[in-house]
Amino acid sequence: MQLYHHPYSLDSQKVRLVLEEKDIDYTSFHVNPITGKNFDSGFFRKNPTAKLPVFQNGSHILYDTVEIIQYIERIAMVSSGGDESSLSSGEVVEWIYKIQQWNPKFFTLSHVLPKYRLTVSKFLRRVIIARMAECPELASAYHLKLKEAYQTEDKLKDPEAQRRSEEHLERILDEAETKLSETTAYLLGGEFTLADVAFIPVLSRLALLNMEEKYIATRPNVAEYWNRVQKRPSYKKVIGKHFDGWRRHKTLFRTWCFVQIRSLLKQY
Ligand SMILES: N[C@@H](CCC(=O)N[C@@H](CS)C(=O)NCC(=O)O)C(=O)O
Repeated sequence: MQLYHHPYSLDSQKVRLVLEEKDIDYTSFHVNPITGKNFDSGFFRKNPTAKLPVFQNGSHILYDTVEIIQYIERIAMVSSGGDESSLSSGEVVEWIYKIQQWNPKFFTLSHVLPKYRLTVSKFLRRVIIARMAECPELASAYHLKLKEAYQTEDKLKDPEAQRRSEEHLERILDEAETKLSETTAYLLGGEFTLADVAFIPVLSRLALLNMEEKYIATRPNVAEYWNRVQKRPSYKKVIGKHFDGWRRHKTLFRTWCFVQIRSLLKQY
């Protein structure tokens, strides 16, 4: 089984958390979306949306995060000899979808300093144009990605869209706060489920954007939960290793240097 993913991708984090929690072996391929590696023709041909993650098992390729995590859950069930009762309940699946509907990309971009955001988006547009010239047969798919990039830039100028994205996030956090006041350790009770897998990367993104005070600390049950889940080995391996404390500066600095140097040298 192969997973194409990146630590920066929130949906990739969800998939990696399940793989770690279920202790499943796989071959990992890093595809950095900030340096435009998702536009390399080898990957783009397989996945013309250029989005992460992509999960492959033989000839079976999955592109949808919810489908991937449920597929992995099923693999784990079969290999442990369990039955269907060990699969996620309807309530868990409902939570996964609820969280999945919030768009982390837009929220993240709207909270990144324009200096960084504009440099990266200009760099990515040039990468797309360069890859298009190398692979004219994929031009229409590359064009769609260019169009998407311009649309995102326009949407970022719309304060209403930003407000809606923040309100959507607040609604999820408020529901989680209520749910956690009724449960013991995790989102849906004493047991760690796929709902936690979907929720943890959201909290981690808020922490990465230095928004813990505003969104997490103001909700005591979510704050307590956040402290608890950061102690899990799966969290440390998938997220903490790249973003906890000083590590985040190292991770982000490396990517920033790559983009700056390539932009200066006009090497896309
Ligand atoms: N179809 C995917 C989309 C996943 C997605 O939006 N991935 C983001 C990272 S978390 C991405 O790859 N963005 C790059 C892009 O939009 O070009 C799903 O819903 O699971």
